[in-house]
Amino acid sequence: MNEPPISRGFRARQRPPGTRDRVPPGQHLVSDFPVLSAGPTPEADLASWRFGLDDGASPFAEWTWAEFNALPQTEITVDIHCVTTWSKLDTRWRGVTIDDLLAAAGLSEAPDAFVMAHCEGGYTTNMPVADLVDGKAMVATHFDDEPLDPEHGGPARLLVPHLYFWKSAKWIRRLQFIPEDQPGFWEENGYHMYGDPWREQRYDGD
Ligand SMILES: Nc1nc2c(c(=O)[nH]1)N[C@H]1C(S)=C(S)[C@@H](COP(=O)(O)O)O[C@H]1N2
Ligand SMILES: [Mo]
Repeated sequence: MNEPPISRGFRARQRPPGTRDRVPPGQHLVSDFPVLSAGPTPEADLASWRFGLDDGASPFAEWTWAEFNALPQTEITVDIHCVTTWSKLDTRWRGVTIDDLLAAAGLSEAPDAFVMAHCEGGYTTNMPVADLVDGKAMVATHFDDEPLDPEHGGPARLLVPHLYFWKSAKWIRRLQFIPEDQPGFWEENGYHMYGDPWREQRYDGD
């Protein structure tokens, strides 16, 4: 006896209504939170942890973990997009915006037009300062009201949600201001210098 046919409509992958226009080209939605790391997860030592802003020579400001946590906190809910094609909607983060970091460092504006983010473990990634300021980015310490998981970059990671997620450097320790754009780790390995998911800037030349 034949099984009754299964309606295609029933089996089709469904997106929550109203989210279609939030998924960039070539991306699909996930509800879990994949971990993508080029190396091992470093062990956090909050006693020696420091986060700083510098220009490669002079440090403009440096915060201990306690000092960093005394800075103004901002909460944001944003969509994130990984170049490996997963996107996750409505992720909720808390941290210190780059605007508030600059203000706390006594800088009315960034000293250079580009940034290299440096992480514990040696990972680096580059972006224009314009993509970090005016509320666009933060150094996040919390996800869903919980301290950020070590796998996801805890104790603190950069969050630049409007660019592919490789720009959101985990275990961040320093933002270095640079006068000209320079490639970071993945950018040196063929990834796009800018990485706009809406323009599918995955690889160099896209
Ligand atoms: N320090 C560091 N930051 C990193 C990475 C890494 O390997 N090391 N991977 C990047 C990539 S490719 C992605 S997609 C995201 C993954 O973040 P998640 O593991 O929290 O999903 O972190 C980015 N930040
Ligand atoms: Mo990624």
